[in-house]
Amino acid sequence: MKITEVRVETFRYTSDKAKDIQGHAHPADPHDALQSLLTIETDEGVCGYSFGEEVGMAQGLARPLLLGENPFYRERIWQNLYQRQRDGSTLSDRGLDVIDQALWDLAGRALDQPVYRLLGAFRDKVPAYGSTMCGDELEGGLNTPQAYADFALQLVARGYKAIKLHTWNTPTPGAPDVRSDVAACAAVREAVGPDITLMLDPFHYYTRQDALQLGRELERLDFYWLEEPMDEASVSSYIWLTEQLDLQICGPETAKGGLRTRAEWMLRNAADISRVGTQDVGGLTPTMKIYHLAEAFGMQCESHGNGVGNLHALCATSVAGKYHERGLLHPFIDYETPPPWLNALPDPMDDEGMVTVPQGPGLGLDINFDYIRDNLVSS
Ligand code: LLH
Ligand code: MG
Repeated sequence: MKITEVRVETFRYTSDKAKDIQGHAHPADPHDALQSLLTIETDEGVCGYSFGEEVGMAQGLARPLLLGENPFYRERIWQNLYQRQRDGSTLSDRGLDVIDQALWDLAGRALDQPVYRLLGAFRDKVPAYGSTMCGDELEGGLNTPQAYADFALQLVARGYKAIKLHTWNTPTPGAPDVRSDVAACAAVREAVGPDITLMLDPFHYYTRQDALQLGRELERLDFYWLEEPMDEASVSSYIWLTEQLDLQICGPETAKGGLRTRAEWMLRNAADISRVGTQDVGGLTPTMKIYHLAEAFGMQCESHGNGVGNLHALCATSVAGKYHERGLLHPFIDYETPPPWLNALPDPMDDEGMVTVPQGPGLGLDINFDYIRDNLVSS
């Protein structure tokens, strides 16, 4: 089998979210936005698909390398593309992820198997945690500790057995502030009681002392983990923090360097729980290596982000990964309706807080091709 074409179709949809200056998503008035579908075609008629906002650039760089290749040679393709990221290349990890996932999708479609079974399935469903958006100033949104508590109760009623708070970041006046973070965490613990698992992802640039103070308060509130409270470029700061707290530190999430960075963090005990998202490390191919690395160190490794590739990877791990991150959730956002380019949610959750991985071939996305073609902006 040979790759004959690599196409990007960009289409318009109405979005109800917008990003702030730190890149965090918040509810917004409905507005036009763009999404792209990457299609990898072959001489045998089978195709692979994946979605992403940064696909255009990646396709331009990757296309010459992909044309004529056997799509089953994912490792060779990944290594070649990875080496092109050196020295100011515009091939981002997110772009590489979209290409890698389309290749996995293609393999699954060719063999008529869902990706997690190609990887070697361990389970068909995983527990989810409800991951909130960051704090805001919206009346009825996530603007006070009480608002977090009220929303947490809604999430528990929906079936979540675990909840992760993203609290206030720099664009919000008065943020960052350890006391506000603790107040939100305390209000949520008080509301949901002792049996719901809670995690926190606060402002990402606290000092060591602020992060330590926050961690000690979370220990008191029986939180399960604290994630990215400091700049992840400073591994020493994370070693310092992890040594002093019983609370589990989870990371790295945004630190560059994929597999190798996580190996360094594991070796140096910079966190108790490792972390991986396909979008952070350049695909499903390196994600599985990181899960296996964590397993070798006897470490838990938690999945970052709600992407369908993350769910397949998680269902092919045994001890390493525990939760699917479902979100980002907010009182104003309807998470249970699929985006218009999909006919079904990729991560449907039952009343017990369990998410079942899509069972269709490949990544199992039920793509609404009519919607995409009707709203095309460029191809
Ligand atoms: O607001 C956001 O977009 C989140 O904080 C985002 O970075 C999220 O992916 C995250 O950190 N999850 O843990
Ligand atoms: Mg995070």
